[in-house]
Amino acid sequence: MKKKPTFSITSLLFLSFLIVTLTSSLYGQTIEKAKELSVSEGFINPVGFYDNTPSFSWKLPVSESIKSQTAYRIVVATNKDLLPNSSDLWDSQKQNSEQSTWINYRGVDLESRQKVFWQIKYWDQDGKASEWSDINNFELGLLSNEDWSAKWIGLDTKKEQVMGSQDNIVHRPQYLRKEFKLSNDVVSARLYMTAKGVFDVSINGTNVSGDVMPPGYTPYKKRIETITYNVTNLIASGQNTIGVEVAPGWFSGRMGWMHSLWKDTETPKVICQLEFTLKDGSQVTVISDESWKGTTNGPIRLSEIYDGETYDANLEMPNWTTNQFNDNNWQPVNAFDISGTLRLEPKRQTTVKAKMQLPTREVLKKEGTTIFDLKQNMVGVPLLRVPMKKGETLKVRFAEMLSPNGSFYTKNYRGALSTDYYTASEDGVIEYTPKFTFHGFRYVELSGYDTTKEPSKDWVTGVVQYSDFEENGTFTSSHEKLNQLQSNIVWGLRGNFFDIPTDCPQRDERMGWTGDAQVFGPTSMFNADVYKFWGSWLQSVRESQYENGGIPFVVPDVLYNNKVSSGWGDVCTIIPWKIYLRTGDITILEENYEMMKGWLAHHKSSSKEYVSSMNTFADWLQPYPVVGRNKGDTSQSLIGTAFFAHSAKLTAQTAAVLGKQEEQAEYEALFASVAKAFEREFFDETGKVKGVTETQTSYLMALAFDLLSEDKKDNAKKHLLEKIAEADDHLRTGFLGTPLLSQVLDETGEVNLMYKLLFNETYPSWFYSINQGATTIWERWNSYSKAEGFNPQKMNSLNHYAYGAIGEWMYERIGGVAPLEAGYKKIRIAPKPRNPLTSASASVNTPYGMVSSSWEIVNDEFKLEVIVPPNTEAQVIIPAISQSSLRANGAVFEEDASLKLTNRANDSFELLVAPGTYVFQSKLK
Ligand code: RAM
Repeated sequence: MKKKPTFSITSLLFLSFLIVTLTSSLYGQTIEKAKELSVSEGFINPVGFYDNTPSFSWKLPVSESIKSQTAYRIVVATNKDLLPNSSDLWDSQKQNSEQSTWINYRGVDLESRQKVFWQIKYWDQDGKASEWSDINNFELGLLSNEDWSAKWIGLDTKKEQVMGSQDNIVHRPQYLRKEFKLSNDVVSARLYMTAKGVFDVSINGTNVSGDVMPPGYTPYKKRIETITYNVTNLIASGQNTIGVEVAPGWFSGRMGWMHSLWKDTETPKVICQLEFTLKDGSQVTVISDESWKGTTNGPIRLSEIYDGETYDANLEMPNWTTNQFNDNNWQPVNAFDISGTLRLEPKRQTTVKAKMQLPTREVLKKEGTTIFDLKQNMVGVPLLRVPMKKGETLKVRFAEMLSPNGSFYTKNYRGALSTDYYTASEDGVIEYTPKFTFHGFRYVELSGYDTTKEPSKDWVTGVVQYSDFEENGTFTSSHEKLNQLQSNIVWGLRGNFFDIPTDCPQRDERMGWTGDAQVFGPTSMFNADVYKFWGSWLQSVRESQYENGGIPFVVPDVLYNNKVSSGWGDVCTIIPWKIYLRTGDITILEENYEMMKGWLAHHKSSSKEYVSSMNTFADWLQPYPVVGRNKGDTSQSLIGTAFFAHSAKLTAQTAAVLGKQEEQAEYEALFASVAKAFEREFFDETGKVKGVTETQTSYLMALAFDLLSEDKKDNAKKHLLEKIAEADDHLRTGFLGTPLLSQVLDETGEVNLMYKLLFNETYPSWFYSINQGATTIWERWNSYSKAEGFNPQKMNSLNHYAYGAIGEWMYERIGGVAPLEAGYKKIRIAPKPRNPLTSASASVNTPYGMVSSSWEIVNDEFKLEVIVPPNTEAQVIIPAISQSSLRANGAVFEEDASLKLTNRANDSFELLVAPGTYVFQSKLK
């Protein structure tokens, strides 16, 4: 008999662990490797990457001993076997530097299709070298039009003259296919493709990706993004088939309000280029051209973003994307060369994906129809699994809310029909998800199903779709309604980051309104990893800038009306600057600096002696307007002048970071001139608004943008407080004023008042909508009330993120996490605990790793738990009555290598804190 082994697997593992630890500590040079390597705006091992001058970033591991980086080395090669010692593209050599983010590549020029491998090592605060990191890679897409031999192809769908809603020609979705033969096995296969429209692609019967409505929405006249798929595993040796569906999407569907444009849209088309490396080393390319065939007689009859999708299962074409299909009665497609003026460029952000699913929570019956309640307003499509009878048509309607009498509220969809139809080809349970449309909804209403069956919750599931970024921060507190507000903010983000930042996701709008983006952008950066998303959209903003420097108020500029709005166009200075603060990457400033300058020139040309006469939507939707209706009561000229100054200041700051001293001085001087004009024109000697209506927002702008001379500030603040008191301690701000409330009240020492406004339950306030049942942020402070029903205006979105701008302050001052230096190299942890909260916490995944601040008050004792990521330091401000009451990690506070006392005030202590995890305690009374 064989002797049983005496070691268990666990003891073997333990032994090997011991050996590894012992050898590394005996020979002890290396420390733990860097992690989370990424390129440019945070891409991890991208295929079809856009950036051939990338930057590199990594994070240090979290460990007791590793505090900071003193040097790094990056090696880059064409093949991973060349790393680390024979890097043929770039070796940064050892650089003495703390920088672990956004380090520019300075190697050999990179080309389209190139595959690049890289890894890094770093040296810690004691000069100890780390192990080499894992090897990461990226592969470039087709960087220029010259890389394309394929042609745009499609059928002439305009000829069919199918009329859609609002009298416009709609283009039936097309099905396009091509069979091709490969002479050998495939080693690697790439599919480069895009559409004038939106597409879905399959190869040999398998869907290529989970992308939703690719390629997304850019200024199509200038640039369409292309996508690269690694399809090696889908390709067979010998005969293969590729099948593509294309629908109008944003390209030639109904978008915006310019009816005249819809009539004249180009028919949807696709372009694709399949590139193969075969086993014998040969390269083969298959392209979209005249040899493809197409039909519009497929099951998706119509698909429009605003109006919904119509699907007829009788027209399904089994196997049409496989070799087993006869396309004899399909038509040859038209093919068009790519033009030089429209650029094809790799997509520079992640596509939209199905990110989560929501189950139906309650089923409600109503004469002949059934309503499915998901209990959360969301954006995406339903997944329907519904019993049907052959030949019957299921009608699927959507609503964000029900009217008080239980009926469907769809008036606020305005001209968007937002209805899907499905015709069944046989009896039984159908499964269907619309493909080329999306809806904003909480309720789904079905009619036309098999009425012999009892509706059940599993008939409808909500598929939540948004751009494929990760959520990146958390905020929680001891207060249920504040947590609901945080949830509503996050759902506003999920619902309106659909390839572009939209104002709303449900009605006949869904456009990239620049003002809304400017207002909510900063909050989005706490909650999600949206650098790629904003970086990409800002390229569209640059491409949309008018020759006179004006920035359109929607981007992409689908309204083509050459009109601007102050406070909207200023997105071009505000978002780049905020991204720089949150990431520390100066690339975003470099890329957008010229646009900022152009916009300032436009501000200047729209002003006289620095007082603005630029058109503006002003303090949009301010509550209780006296004269201004939607535009509110704050002077439009005051608003334009304030944003002129603010943009000048941000441009000066940008010039400073970019080392352009002369221009910095020029824009600082411009700021000073505009600020002076602002004060002269709109304020009297005592710091009171003169000549125009006095509003909360007029004072907020003056103070937030620093537009008054010192001697007037205190008085201006006093008048602001009077205006707030006059409103019974309630806000009276619209889109532009609201984000400034918290900043100004905090900076002027009125945190108690800000808490009061935030925790107000009555109109207008954030909790008011929550009290009326909101699960997202609403367009209006009073979009709905239990007592009075819906706001009578049709412009009444229940998913409009603008007022979610308060989220930034919730993270920074309630939770307590803010960058003190760009990119969180230095962090400020300074929560402002106040009644009625007894605890709150915020965490953010910064470019250096997770930072977290979590506080609690029990019996006047304050406890703060803090995590400071490696390679940073934090200024931590702890409220306390005395130094003797201050404890750190359980012991009476004493300075040491990680903790320094840097400042003390009457009621707080400021510490400089090294990376690590800490618990601080203090007495408040
Ligand atoms: C509305 C949009 C948007 C706003 C403009 C001025 O139609 O929904 O929120 O920015 O008007």
